[in-house]
Amino acid sequence: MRVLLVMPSMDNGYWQKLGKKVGPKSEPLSLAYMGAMLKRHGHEVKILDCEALDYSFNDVENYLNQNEFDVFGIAMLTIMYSQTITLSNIIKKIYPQAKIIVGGPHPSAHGNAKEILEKENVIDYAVIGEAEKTFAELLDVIEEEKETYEELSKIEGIAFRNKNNVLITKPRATVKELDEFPIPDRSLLDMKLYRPSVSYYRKLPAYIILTSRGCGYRCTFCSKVFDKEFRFHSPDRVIEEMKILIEDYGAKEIVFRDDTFTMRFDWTKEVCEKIIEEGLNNKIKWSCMTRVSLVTPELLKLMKEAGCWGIHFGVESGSQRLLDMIKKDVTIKQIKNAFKWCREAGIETRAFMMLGLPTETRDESLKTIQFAKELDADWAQFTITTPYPGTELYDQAMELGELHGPKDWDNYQTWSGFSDHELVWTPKGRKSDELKELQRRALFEFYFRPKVILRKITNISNIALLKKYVLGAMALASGGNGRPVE
Ligand code: B12
Repeated sequence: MRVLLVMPSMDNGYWQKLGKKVGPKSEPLSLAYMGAMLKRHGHEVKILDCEALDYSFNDVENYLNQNEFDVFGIAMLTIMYSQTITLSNIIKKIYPQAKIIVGGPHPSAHGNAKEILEKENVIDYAVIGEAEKTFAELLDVIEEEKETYEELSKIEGIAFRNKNNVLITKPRATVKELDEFPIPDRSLLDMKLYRPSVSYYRKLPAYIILTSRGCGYRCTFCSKVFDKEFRFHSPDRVIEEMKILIEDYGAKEIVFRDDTFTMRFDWTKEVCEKIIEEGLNNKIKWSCMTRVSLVTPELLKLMKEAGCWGIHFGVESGSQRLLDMIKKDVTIKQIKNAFKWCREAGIETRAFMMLGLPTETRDESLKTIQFAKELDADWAQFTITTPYPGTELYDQAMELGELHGPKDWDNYQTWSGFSDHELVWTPKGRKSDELKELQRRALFEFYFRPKVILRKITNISNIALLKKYVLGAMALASGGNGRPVE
């Protein structure tokens, strides 16, 4: 079948002109993974990345008129809700017979798939959870024109309509051996269009790789897209994918976008050793994300030798009380150690901080901003706590705070300090405007310090780096017109 996989535009009002130059244009690896699998099953696949191509709805309409498709798959993050529905209406106008299937973090969160099919007639199916196998099975049924209750109910992990009811089938277990999935097919993407956000790279082209899925930790704010079981690609497969990026796409840098790159020390060590053995560390540099409790001075030394220039840590708060409250399972001491060890190993650090956590007081917010400065992180990001569906925080939202306005998924944005709308949620006793002001203040206070500016200037080793710092500063100075980095 002829399948079009669509990544909607992220432009839902916040992402402004200047920001488009600074923010990430990130490869939709979810669609590239799925594309590879569907091709393996004999389907013809294309990907339309509206965000990367900067496509308006008119552009999409023109594209659809010039091509032929039988089935459409649309990726859906929570804040892409209305984009997805508008795109689906455009598709159905041009292809009234085509099937539209949605999947991704939003439909996968508890209850959402049902809600989507009940509300949005234009959507035919929702896939819940890991989709490579599910999507392929669903396509078989559609291709053989067997969309009956009997056949559809055999497919695990979907939502479909049966007469006037929406039915959810049995959950699909995740695949244990990730190497079973083919390497994401990046030939379906125009790779020249992509780049991470400013603090994720030093040299372009820089491309992302995902080496694992799942997470065994229990942070209450995190959307668990897959199950809790951590699964990873083999080190050989990681090296193979790195080589493709270097040889076929000229990558100068790689960003490991896994939630926790050092989840298993033995695995991380093996990957680093293989990178060194193959001499890839002389060709590229890389960065990754992990937890402060999962690094040691020895591991960091090896990572540096293997080409790691930066690590992003989820610090979240400067208050132990709040860290415990959100079940982060780390201590202030572990945070301080991780940042100190990185500096000793010559690895740059980035701290992800959260403002407006449940029960957080204004003093604790200020303490969090101060803590990021004390840590001497090279980069910091301050996002506003947002209760995404599928998180523990979502279930606690009413008890621990207040939801504002009618439910509008488009506003579930962690950068709302830079938007016009009220925050979707605030902890009890805190006001939307106060938290929004704190988010802007945190960024200014962190970056506009002589020490940080001087460090950035002395770090400039190439024109690309200079350009990225200028863009970053412009985004901050634009006082809200800049598209914030992810
Ligand atoms: C890379 C990444 C980004 C990138 C790029 C996203 C992209 N273009 O794909 C960037 C930097 C742009 C980004 C931005 C944001 N992100 Co983000 N991001 C990720 C990250 C780290 C990896 C995504 C990924 O590729 N995963 C691997 C693939 C294989 O998994 P997957 O995406 O879930 O896809 C599988 C299934 O969900 C499903 N599926 C996915 N799409 C589709 C489509 C169809 C048709 C079907 C059938 C199935 C299907 O099948 C896939 C294969 O099994 C995830 C965390 C994570 N570990 O997944 C967060 C994550 C997706 N991001 C998240 C969030 C909150 C954001 C932001 C809103 C944060 C912010 N700044 O406010 C923004 C949103 C930007 C926007 N305007 O939309 C949340 C989503 C929560 C939610 N309910 O929407 C996640 C899950 C993080 C988390 N744990 O909380 N993100």
